[in-house]
Amino acid sequence: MTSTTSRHAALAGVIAAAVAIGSAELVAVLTGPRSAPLVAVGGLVVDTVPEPLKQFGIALFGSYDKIALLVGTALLLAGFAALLGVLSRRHLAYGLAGITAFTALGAFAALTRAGADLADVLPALAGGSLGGLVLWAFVQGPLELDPWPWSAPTPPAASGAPDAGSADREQAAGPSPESRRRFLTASGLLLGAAGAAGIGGRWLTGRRGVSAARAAVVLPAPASPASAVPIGADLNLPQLASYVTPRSSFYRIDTALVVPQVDPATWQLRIHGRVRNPITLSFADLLARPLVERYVTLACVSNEVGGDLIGNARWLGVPLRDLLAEADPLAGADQVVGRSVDGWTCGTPTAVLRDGRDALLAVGMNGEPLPVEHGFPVRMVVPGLYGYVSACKWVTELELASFADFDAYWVPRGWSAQGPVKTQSRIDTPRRRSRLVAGEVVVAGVAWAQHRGIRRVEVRVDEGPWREADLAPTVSVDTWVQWSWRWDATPGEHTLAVRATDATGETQTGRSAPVAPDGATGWHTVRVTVG
Ligand SMILES: Nc1nc2c(c(=O)[nH]1)N[C@H]1C(S)=C(S)[C@@H](COP(=O)(O)O)O[C@H]1N2
Ligand SMILES: [Mo]
Repeated sequence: MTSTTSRHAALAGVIAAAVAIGSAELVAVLTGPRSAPLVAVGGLVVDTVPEPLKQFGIALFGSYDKIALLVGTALLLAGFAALLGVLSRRHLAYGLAGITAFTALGAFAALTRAGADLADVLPALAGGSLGGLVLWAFVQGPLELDPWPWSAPTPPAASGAPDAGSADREQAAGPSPESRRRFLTASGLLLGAAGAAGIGGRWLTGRRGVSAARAAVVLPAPASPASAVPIGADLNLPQLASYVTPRSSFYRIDTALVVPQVDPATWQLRIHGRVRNPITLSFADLLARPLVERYVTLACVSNEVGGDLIGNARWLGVPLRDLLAEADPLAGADQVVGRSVDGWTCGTPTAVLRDGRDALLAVGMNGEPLPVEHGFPVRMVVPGLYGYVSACKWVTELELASFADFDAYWVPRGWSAQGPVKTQSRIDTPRRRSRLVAGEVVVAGVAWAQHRGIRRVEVRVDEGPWREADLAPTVSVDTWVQWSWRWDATPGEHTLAVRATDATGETQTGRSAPVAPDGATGWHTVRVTVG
C-alpha cells in the first residue's frame, strides 16, 4: 500500500464523517439542537465523566470548557473516521460497522437527553446513513479510485532483491489521473456540502431561538420595588467589581452545551410532588402576580478563594414562599427539587424557601427579562445558598420531595446536598504582583455572607495585626458589600490578606479548603511589590 492511497482512504473516512455530522445538524433543525450528535454526545460526556476529570477540564479551559469539549469531540471523531477509512480499504464492512457504532452512540446519547423523544434519533440515523453511503461510494461505488492499488495484484517480492522497484510498480498500478481528479473533485464538493449543511443547520437553529420572544416580553412594574442602592455603595475604584454586576461580566455556569430556548408562550411551571394542591402556572399567570424586586448576590460553589464566579443583580420575580404556601407541602417534604427543561436539577431545603427570605422565581435581571443564558424565561434565585442548590435556570418544575427521596444533579457527583454560602472576602485592588509606589495605597474589595450580612472586614499586611477596613453601605444582608482600607505602603515585597466576619459574629476561617464538596475556605492573599 502506498501512503498516497492511505491518505485517500483516510480522507474518504473523514469526508464520510463530515457528511454525517453536517447532515445530522440539518436534520436537527427539525428535532432540536440537543439531538444533533455532537451536542448530544458532548452532553452525555458532561453528565457522565468523573468529577476530577471535569474539574481538570474546567481548570484547563476555564469558561471555554464547552467549546473545548465540542472541538475535542470533533477532532477525536475525525481521527476515528480516518482510521475507519483506512480499514474500509481492507473490508468495506469494517468501515460500515464503525459508522453503525457511531450512529448508535449518537442516537443513544440523543435519547438520554432530558425530554427526548424517539424523533431525536433522526439526526444520528440520517447522518449515519449518508455517511455510510459516502464511504461506500469512495470504496466500492462510483467515486472509487480506479483502480485502487490494493485491488491490483501485488507483485511477489523478488527474493533477495532490494525492494527498490516496488514503488515504481505500485505507481504503475495506481489510480489514473482522471480517477484521481474525480476523487478530489467529489471530496471537495462533499466537504463543501457537509460544511454548508452544518453551518446552515446551526444558523437555522439559531433563528429558531427565543431572542425575539424575549424582546417582546414586557415586565410589569414590581409591587414591591427594590430599595435604592445607597449612595457610596459603589466606591468606583478602577479594579473593584462594581456593586451591581452588569450582564456582560456576570458569570455563567451551567451544564448546557446549547443554551435552552424556552418559549414563554408555552412555558409552564408545575409545582407538584408531596403537596396537597399541585399547581400549574403559565408565564402570563406568573406576571399577573404581585412581583417583588430585590438585589441578591449569586455565588457559585466552584468559586475559588479570590475568584469571580459571583455577581450581584437586581432580580424581579414572584416570592417562592407564596407559591409554596398555595401548593401546601405535606409533612416530610423537606426538599424542593427545581428541574430545568434540560433535566438539570437542584435541591433546596423547603424550610429555607419558607423562612421569610426573598427567595424568588425570577423573571427579570437588572431591569430586563432574564438573559437567555441566565435562565429565560424563569429561574430561581435564593439569597444565602450557592447556585448549585438553588438557582435553577430555565426552571419548569418544582417537585416537593424529601432529601432522603432524591439526590439532585451535583449530589451523586460528589457535592454536598446542603449548600449555604460561606462567608468570604476578596481583594480586588491592588491586583497580585502589582508594582506600587510607596505611600498611601487604597486596598479594596468585596465581602459576602448572603442573608447573614457582613459585620466586619479586616486587612493584614504580612504578619502584622489585622486592621479594620471601612465598609461601604449596602442594600441588604443579601448582597455583597464593598470595603476599603488605606495602607501606608512601605518599600519591599508585601502580602496583603483579607478576612470577613459575618453578622452572626463568625469570622471567616483561614484554613484552606477546596471548592468540593461545599465551597472553598481560606483567606484571599495578594502579593505586591512596593518600590
Ligand atoms: N438549568 C440549570 N440551572 C443552573 C445550573 C445548571 O447547570 N443548569 N447551574 C447552577 C449553578 S452551579 C450556578 S452557580 C448558577 C449560575 O447562574 P448564572 O449562570 O446565571 O450565573 O446557576 C445554577 N442553575
Ligand atoms: Mo455553581
